[in-house]
Amino acid sequence: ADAHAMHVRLADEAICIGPPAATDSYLNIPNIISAAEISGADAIHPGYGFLSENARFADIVELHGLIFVGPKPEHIRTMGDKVEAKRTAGALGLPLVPGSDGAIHDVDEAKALAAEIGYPVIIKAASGGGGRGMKVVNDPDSLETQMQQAGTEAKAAFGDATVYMEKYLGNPRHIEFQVFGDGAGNAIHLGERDCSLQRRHQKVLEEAPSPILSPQERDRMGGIVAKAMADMGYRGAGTIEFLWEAGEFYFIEMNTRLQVEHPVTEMITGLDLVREQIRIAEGHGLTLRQEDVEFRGHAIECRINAEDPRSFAPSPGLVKQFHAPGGMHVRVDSGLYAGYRVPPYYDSMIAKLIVYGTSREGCLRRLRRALEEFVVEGPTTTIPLHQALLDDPEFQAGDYTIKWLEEWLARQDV
Ligand code: MV4
Repeated sequence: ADAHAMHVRLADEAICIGPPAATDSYLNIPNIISAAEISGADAIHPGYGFLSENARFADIVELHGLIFVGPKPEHIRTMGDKVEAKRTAGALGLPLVPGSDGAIHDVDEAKALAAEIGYPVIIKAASGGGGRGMKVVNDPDSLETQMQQAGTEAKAAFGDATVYMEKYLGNPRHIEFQVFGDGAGNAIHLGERDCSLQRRHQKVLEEAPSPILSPQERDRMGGIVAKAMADMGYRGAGTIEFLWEAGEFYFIEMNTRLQVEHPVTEMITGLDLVREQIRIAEGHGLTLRQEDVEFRGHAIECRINAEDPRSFAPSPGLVKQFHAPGGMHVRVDSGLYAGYRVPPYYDSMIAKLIVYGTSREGCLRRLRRALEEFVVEGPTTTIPLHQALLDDPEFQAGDYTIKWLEEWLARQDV
């Protein structure tokens, strides 16, 4: 399926890893390991999808004498179980959402706890993440059915019915901290990203720094997060996700990989995060100390998807024309070119437009210009959605939470 993809065209050598379906290729561990052995590779970088947070894959890579450019498998495993992740984060001193101490097993226990923390509460799947298998419960009468349903859905989706409970935060922001550890007790943070603008748990636009965080708060929270990662002996890149409400941070999950939105952090720190990952994997450790990390200016990333900007229906197919914007402080991460056929099998994200400015206002102005310059003919894209978003006064003011985008979309004409 990806024989004509840019990464294949640019590679010195390419090995087919299987048929189009991801389960038969990008998720097929024996095929990936075979490709590494045939090519004589000494390391595998797992990217940010597919097997990037699969502890068993990381184990198998290392068992074959290859370097996994990522965290220790045990840490991937711990953070993949959301109950274990919360327990670990709490023990390391990260602030948690009030809720169950571990999994909840029966309704009486759940009712007693919900009465104590107060309604509404949220039931989450231990093996979940990314918003799947969550149930908001508003009153004791609906607790039993919602809890059962959460368990049934979790079992069907993840093969694990384990659930836990948290106080439901009504209107938070999603703020995540970028961290790096050397695996030997040293760790730094690279500040935060605000990822509140999302639709159905798919991020649409991310920015760094968050419009609401002061340098003092960043130093304080970043310090807590970096110390936690140092104490656990974390290795490589990680992201600690928080919900932020009324000036308080609450840990929800940790991602044990680099993320799609990492370029906004690169733009405001001047650091190449993939280079850091590879240096750590080689055993060279971190290139800098916390006091050497400087935050400068503002960066925004627009995720550009081959989707209808109104219905969000996928729009794969032939790219007839392609022109990427350029100029100072404009970065486009994309494999698109005129004549390429966007395959229908994978994620619909076809480009990331990342723009830097010394101020948020300057960044928004440059972003508007860059979106105007962007040409993709063939598939319809979400570029017009980003242009409309930039015109909104609340977005311009940075005044948004995790609910804002879906409400804004519902208000748009057509
Ligand atoms: C929550 C929450 C409110 N209260 N937990 C969704 C994805 C998963 N990572 C956690 N999620 C949420 N957890 C409590 N206690 C609201 C969400 C949530 C959300 C979080 C981040 C970004 C977008 C979101 C959209 C809907 C719900």
